[in-house]
Amino acid sequence: MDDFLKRLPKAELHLHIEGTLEPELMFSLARRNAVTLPYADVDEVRAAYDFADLPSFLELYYQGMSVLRTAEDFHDLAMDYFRRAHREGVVHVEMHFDPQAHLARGVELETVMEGLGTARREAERQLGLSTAMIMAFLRDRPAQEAMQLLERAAPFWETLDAVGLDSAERGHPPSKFREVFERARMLGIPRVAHAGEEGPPEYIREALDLLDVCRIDHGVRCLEDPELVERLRDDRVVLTVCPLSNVRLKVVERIEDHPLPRLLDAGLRLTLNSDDPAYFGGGMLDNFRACQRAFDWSRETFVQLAESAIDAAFIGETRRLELL
Ligand code: ES4
Ligand code: ZN
Repeated sequence: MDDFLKRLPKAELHLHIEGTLEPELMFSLARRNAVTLPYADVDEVRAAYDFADLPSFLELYYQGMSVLRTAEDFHDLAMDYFRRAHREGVVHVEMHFDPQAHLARGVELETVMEGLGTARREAERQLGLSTAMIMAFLRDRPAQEAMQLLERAAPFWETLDAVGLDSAERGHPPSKFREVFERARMLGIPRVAHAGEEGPPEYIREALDLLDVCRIDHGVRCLEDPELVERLRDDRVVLTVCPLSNVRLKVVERIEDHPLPRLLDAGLRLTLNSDDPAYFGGGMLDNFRACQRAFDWSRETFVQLAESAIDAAFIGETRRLELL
């Protein structure tokens, strides 16, 4: 089974590229850029990854990315991850990235796009890995700032496969970003949003009704609202679920308690993803393995999950047929 899970062609639809920063690379980039980290060594970094909730993780996530300064840094970050993912049988990666977190530190959007763009072309050429870009808006910052980012990204609109919505969910409903997402829609840019991770089912409804998203990132709290579950099933909305992330951020207590089996039973379209693999204890293969151990699913179930991901990916039909 383990070999089967490794060989299964996996598409990753929910990944934050800044969340792939392993402590080793964090230290080497800190040295390269003369950035001081509040840790003595990589063991201290890993020991600090004991999160109470989403906000307590985000604090370390934003601190960790302070070592990313140049286009080369973003290239090295992404290429490091693409190589690891490729070794785990990942064939396609859609990466969220957080420009506002970088702009706030004086790192230009052009720098981020140049570094990630170079890595994407290299991954395609060297590994045969396809990739997509999801520019995320930070929901705990003003909507006006998100709108400014979208306008500032004009030279890259063609490069964006989608826009997304991430960071601290509670108290920041999708409705706050209605105009920004309407502008993206007018520009023909597809939309996704994190909802129902820590936030209530109502945020999932808002993401569908007000932001017109085609996928919900996480969405696990939909089960608290049976009518919403029915709607998600009927409209074939994809939920990008991140099992190990949900355990580490205490959305669920243990993997055995994860709602994944109930979500499957409800007939929802699901995909398995790693979210922030460097912070949550593993990549795609680890997430698949954790589900295998906890739920003892059949090969057919894993094939179904992997096919849903390829089905819902932002790729051309030629590539999709190649992967299916
Ligand atoms: C995130 Cl797990 C999660 N949730 C929301 N925003 C994020 N950014 C990075 N990881
Ligand atoms: Zn996420």
